[in-house]
Amino acid sequence: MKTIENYIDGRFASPLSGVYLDNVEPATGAVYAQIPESDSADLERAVVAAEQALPAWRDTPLEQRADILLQLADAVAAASEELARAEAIDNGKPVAFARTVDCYRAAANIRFFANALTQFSSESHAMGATAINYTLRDPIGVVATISPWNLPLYLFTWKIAPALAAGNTVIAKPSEITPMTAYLFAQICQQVGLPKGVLNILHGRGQGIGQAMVEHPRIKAISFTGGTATGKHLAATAAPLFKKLSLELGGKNPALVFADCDLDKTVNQLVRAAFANQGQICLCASRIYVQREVYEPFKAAFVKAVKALQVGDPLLESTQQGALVSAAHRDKVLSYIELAKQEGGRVLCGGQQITMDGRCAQGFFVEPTVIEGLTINSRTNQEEIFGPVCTIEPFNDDAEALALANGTEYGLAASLWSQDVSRCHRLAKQLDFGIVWVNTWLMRDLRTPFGGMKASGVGREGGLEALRFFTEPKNVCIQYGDDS
Ligand code: TXE
Repeated sequence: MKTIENYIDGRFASPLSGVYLDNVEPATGAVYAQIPESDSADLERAVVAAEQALPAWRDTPLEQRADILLQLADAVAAASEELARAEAIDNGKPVAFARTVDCYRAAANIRFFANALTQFSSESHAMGATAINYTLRDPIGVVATISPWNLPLYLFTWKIAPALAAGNTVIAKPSEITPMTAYLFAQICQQVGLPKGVLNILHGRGQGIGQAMVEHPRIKAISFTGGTATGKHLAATAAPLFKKLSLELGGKNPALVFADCDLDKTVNQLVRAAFANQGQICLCASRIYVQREVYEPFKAAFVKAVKALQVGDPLLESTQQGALVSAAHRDKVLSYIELAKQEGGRVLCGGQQITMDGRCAQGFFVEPTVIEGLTINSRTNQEEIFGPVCTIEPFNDDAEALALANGTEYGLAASLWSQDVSRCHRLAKQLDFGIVWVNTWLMRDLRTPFGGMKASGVGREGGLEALRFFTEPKNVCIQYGDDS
């Protein structure tokens, strides 16, 4: 049995209460590690460590700060085999996906922000011959990041990298469901010599240590990725405390497939878009709308490709679909499939829990599932399922496609599949989504803003947006002479 520890002031630490939680391997259903159930006493130690580390980190020359972060990125890349295996065990995702997406992008995130911090410039505004304004962008101070279980290492680094790059010290909480790679990351920070107290990692439940972090008066900003209901609660807690808040929440993302698309490419890409990471990515396409002329051939090819997906042990290189992250999440996904049937949906493939042989007999596996025959107002098409389930429906024209796509409370990521460049530009402008992909999915340029509209979040992360979020702007206005 492995024991995960908190990372405070550059050292590993047991929770002061001595209480630990079970950590389950989703592919086997077995408890394989213990994680600290941290509380406000642990938090206080971490806040003090972060406060003490702040002046030196904030004032470290930019090139030096960038250098340390680049070393961290290199060390993550060098450890990516170990990290990918750990992520597959901890999360249930296929090891190949963990390697090429989570680990690769974790190193890329840190490298990007290490480089970006030396390029970040502040504004200056001249007022003719009268005065000049310039804006200082100082780090906020001690900030907190709270990340989810679906892309554990990737989203953990996505938040801490800009926070550290901007000169803040950080208290980070990974999801209690997938704590392992954050623990390994702490070991890497120690090896690399990240100054103590600059990054502190606390483990435990959202309603315990997570809530304490959001309420802590000396933590000035919170960057959160997770469920929309949790985000709503966080916003209500943080608003009266006047904290800076960035919320990356859920999605119910549409893919609009037009008759003039490259059908084979679109089928392949949308199988990936709907089922990557067992559908547990906030960006996954969960509603596929297909122009009526090509609906039947698209549906036939899509369902055939989904049925061919290899569900299996996450540790096998050949596995394309692993386990869902927890028994509770599996049950939630299965309950939505039942709901879809009650709402009149027809299951075209999948729909069942899978009992595997051997090592994975008690794991949390669900067949990749495609459902048709549901209206836009059905709960299945309105609520985030966050699993290997997508719906497919025909549409007649651009106007109907647009109304369907925009017809939920979410607005994270839409995709368009068409060779008509004018239509793509026109619809991209009219879609109420923070991200629109055209003939691609999950392609990311880290310089671009990332995030959603409507119930998908508040604020944007990525690139300069993230560095701006983690700084406090201060305008200095200097008059050239006196008024007389
Ligand atoms: O996420 P939570 P859950 C969606 C998805 C999923 C649903 C619930 O639909 O089924 O959310 O998942 C911490 N104060 N997404 O319950 O609870 C928690 O410990 C402070 C979408 O697992 O939102 C974890 O670290 N922190 C999503 C993080 O919040 C709190 C990714 C996310 O957990 C807290 C995950 C509190 N009161 C789920 N309560 C995406 N957008 O990518 C919880 N946390």
